[in-house]
Amino acid sequence: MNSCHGCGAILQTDEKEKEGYTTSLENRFCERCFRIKNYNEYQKSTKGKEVFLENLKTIEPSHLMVLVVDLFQIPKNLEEITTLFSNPILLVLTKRDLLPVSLYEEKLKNYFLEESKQIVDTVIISSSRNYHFDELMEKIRKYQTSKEVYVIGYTNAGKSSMINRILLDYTQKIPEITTSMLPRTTLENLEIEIDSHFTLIDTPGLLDEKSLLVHLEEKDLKKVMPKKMIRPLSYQVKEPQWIYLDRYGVVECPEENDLIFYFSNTLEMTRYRKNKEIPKDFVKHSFSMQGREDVVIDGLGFIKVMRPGNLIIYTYPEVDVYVRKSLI
Ligand SMILES: Nc1nc2c(ncn2[C@@H]2O[C@H](COP(=O)(O)OP(=O)(O)OP(=O)(O)O)[C@@H](O)[C@H]2O)c(=O)[nH]1
Ligand SMILES: [Mg+2]
Repeated sequence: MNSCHGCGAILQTDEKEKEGYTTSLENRFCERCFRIKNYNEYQKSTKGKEVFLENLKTIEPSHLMVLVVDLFQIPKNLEEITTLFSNPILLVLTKRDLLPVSLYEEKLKNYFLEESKQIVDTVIISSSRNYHFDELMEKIRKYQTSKEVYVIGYTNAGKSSMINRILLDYTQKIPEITTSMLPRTTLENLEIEIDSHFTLIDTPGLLDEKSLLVHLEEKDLKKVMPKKMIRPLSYQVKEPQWIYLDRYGVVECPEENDLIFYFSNTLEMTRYRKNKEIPKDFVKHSFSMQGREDVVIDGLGFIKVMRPGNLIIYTYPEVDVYVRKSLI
């Protein structure tokens, strides 16, 4: 059976609405990939989270796993993925280009190395800027335990983009895996032979159901997901303030503090010294901050809170809001 070279789905000519549909089994790509690549038109995958989890659980424990994490969307709990296996993990933190140049990379790497014993090493890369790919290739070769190396992670992390970049720069092959800003682009495992010593296996990403991104329409996604380097916004708060994060959330800072906002530059942020109406469908989260901590609004971005004090966040009920040790 032929598979689509873009997303891995098995090609079929019978059911238009189902994955892998194409007009001819001779085609390299399914209709969905053809539309994403040529018209930027996207058709949502109908598969549930369980199918993707089951797929990951079938990987043999001997292979090296390359766990790809989006630096701007660092998962709350990497253990949701790492505890699924006992395999050695090379952690790849990608989309470096989205964060400020001044980022202290060593601090970030150590933070994750301390998180899990399975993580044998960490690399910080950017697929769009071709950043640290020699180091990535060197480390994959160093830690691989068999020819097959699995590339895993959450949906949208940048797994397929990373493999396309490797294909472009280290092989004569055409980088043709489908990538998109929408969740669930890769649908089945895709085996990509890089050379006679190693094959990368791209896998469909896991869905973070508590992320705002999963609940947004395409036009909102474009606004919320950064495409350019984020300009952090520093606010010195002297008296109570309400900061509206476009129409996705409200930050209430009731007392003096120094806040640094890390959100897409395309988000419209407005500051008020008096409380305006909080949208009725928002839920309130109150935090007592210790200082030098981040408040993360899953999928939207985070606020670095420099000093101890209270902070209140209002956002949609489906979205997780939590505090972590400051990462930047
Ligand atoms: N700025 C920036 N964007 C990136 C980078 N790598 C990937 N992206 C973007 O992130 C989005 C998701 O990339 P994909 O490679 O499709 O992500 P994936 O992990 O394969 O996603 P699934 O197939 O759904 O699991 C796309 O819009 C990419 O253009 C990067 O290094 N920098
Ligand atoms: Mg993919």
